[in-house]
Amino acid sequence: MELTKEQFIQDFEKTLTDKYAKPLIQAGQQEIFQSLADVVKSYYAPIWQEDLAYKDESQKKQAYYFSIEFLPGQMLKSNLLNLGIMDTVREALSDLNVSLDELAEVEPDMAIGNGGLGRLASCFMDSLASKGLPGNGNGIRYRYGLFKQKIIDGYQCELPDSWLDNGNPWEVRRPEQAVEVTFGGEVWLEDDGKGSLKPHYRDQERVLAVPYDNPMVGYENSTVNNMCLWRSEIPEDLDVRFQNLDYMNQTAQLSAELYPDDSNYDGRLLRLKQEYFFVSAGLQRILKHYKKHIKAPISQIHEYVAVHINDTHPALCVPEFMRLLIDDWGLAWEQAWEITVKVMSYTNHTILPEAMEKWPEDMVQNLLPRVYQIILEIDRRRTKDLLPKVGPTLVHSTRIVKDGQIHMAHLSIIGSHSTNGVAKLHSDLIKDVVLHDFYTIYPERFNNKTNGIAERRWLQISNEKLSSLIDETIGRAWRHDLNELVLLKNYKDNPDFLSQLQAVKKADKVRLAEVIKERNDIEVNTEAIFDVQVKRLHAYKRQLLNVLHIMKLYFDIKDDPSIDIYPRVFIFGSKAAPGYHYAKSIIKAINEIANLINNDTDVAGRLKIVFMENYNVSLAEYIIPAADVSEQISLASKEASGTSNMKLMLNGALTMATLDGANIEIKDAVGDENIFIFGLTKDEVYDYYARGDYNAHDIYKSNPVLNRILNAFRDGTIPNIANEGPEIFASLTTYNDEYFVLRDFDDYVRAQAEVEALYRDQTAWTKASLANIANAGRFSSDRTVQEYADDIWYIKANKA
Ligand code: B1H
Repeated sequence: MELTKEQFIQDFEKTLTDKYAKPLIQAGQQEIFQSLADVVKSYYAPIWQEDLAYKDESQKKQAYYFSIEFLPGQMLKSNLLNLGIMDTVREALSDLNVSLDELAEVEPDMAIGNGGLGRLASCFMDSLASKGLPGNGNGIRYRYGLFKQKIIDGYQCELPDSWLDNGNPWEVRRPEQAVEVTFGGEVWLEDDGKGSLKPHYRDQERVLAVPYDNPMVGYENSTVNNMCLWRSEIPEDLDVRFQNLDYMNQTAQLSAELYPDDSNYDGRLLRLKQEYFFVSAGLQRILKHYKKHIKAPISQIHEYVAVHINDTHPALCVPEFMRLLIDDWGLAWEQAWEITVKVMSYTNHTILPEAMEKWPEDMVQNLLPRVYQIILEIDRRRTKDLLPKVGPTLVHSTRIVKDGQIHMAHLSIIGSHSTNGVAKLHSDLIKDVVLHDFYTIYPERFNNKTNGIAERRWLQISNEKLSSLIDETIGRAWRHDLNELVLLKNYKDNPDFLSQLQAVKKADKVRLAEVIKERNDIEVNTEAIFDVQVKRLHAYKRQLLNVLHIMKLYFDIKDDPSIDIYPRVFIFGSKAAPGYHYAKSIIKAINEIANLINNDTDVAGRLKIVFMENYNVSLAEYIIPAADVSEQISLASKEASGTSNMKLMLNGALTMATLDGANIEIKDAVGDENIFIFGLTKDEVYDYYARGDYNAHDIYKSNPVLNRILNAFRDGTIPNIANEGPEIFASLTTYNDEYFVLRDFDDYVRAQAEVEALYRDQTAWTKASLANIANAGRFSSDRTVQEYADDIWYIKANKA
């Protein structure tokens, strides 16, 4: 949009006065931020309104991304950037002696997600809008987001994330569009006199779902999509005298808390309620909109609506859509089913068995009696149809309901026309191993959509210095099409450019060093290699392997204090699920090892370990630009894709990688000489499983380096881990090292030595760093969402 500084200042000062009856000099940061947000809102609101009207008039097909998590982070800069007014506003504020960067920090992170899955959903929201694609989000407006992590005595403590205390300036509450969601009670079917059976209900628990619309502003285009988040409330006409306190609490609790788990599943009734709550509310709103605005009969809804099931948490979309079509719209079963399968599509994000969602049948029956009937009927009809075609073995292995459980992945695959994985290797594993029987029955449904990241947040906003350097070098076209970054390859032998690239990295490291000093009170050497592992803490991600390597370097120094080791700063950022005891023990160990090494005079500053508290989107925006090395060291086959690997690559870090998830595609993109690969391959891992002959204890016994490091965990060498040390030791030895940490250790050490050697040649390193940036184009989520749009949702860009 067009905006002059003068106009902005006028708008801003007026808003501040209207809102707080104060002049700028008397206003606090919170007041200034809220006023600025209101001004920005006033800029996009007309575009939003127009786009909504356009979508209705054009009758364009729209996609709805149902996700139980979103992880947008702060939105101020994103909105300014996408409206094309970042520079104007920054300069105007600076004329008023206000720093945009400081002001932006006032906004709490919108952290209603756990990790990669939620952040992916938000990258998709940004990319859909930025590509002008009509794609909306649907989720839950949790009162408390992901817990705030505080490290006390090295331990993770969890504090509530009360992010809504000062309101969310971007959202719009739309009480007129509230819908009701019901739970429990009894259901029975009666003939409606016209030959069909209609459900009747008794004693149901009623909950009001109120939508909050959050604008998703597209990058320099006139698209504003919607992320709808639902809040649970008590229906106004509910006679509370007949309700017990428990009921009132439960209703409020429905949208109170994000389930703070990642890649791990643990059944809870409240979680199942949450899943049904946002699924039912979202689908009801879509159908109401259809009735009001779309001029086609309901039988054509698949030409106007695509619903995406982001992992299995929204899998109840399938039976709920059936219920609405049959019970409310009067469709016959066969027709409803055909439409449902065309409307729905599903992404699988993990093949870890403990994360495959299953619900006990009786729980679903009690909580959702009508939906349960429909699930049974879907399963019954499918079994009957398929039995003669594929035989009992395949039918049984792919049943939705078996052994007293409802298999949500099965429901999602059967009830949709598309199932995709999130990186090539992961999609292959789905087809070949984990969901192979489904692939045999429905081969045409399976496909791959390699994840991506929104370059606006992960480069333009978080790394303005690198962005400007790129502008100066190849122009601005990359800001609309990340593939343009390949043009940077022409500068790989240009010494001026390479030294500018080094200078940018240095400046980003200095910026991070200041944050580390302020938050951790640790001085780090900005000439050192910044080695970064940021992601949720999970055994399969193998933060422990990184730790064992650090201990090796430490012992090398202890044995020979004059040894020539290139200085390194190891930076960790990681939250553990509150109930994941082992992950929390690893956090404690990292912090105690940090204390030990950081304060050892022999080390003389050559190694520094920094565990940064409360890793979140905003902290990532500081850490990622400053990274030299990106640690992507999960056991091959376990990390479905990973996305921090892409963010770090885009910012010029070199990847230390196993051949897992999207690392493989990163390797293909940058070439073997610009990445460090180590460790078992997926096939080697599977061979071990097949043979069953992995013996970690043998490695512990026979490898003297590892022997010494592992003993340090239980002999007091690493202080203050009397409980955690032996636990970690036992996991790697007695319990046979589930994720092959010991097996991959030697090769990891070898690859780490290569890192050090290459870093000593700054020109060679910088060229490799450039190769990573220049080849990052294909990891833009703009590419990913376009593939979803073309191959799965069949939606077209606005005005196209
Ligand atoms: C991913 C999850 C996940 N996969 C269950 N699965 C959850 C599973 O609260 N729960 O119950 C929460 C999250 N998250 C991640 O998705 C993968 O591990 C990453 O490899 C991948 O990059 C990311 C996005 O596709």
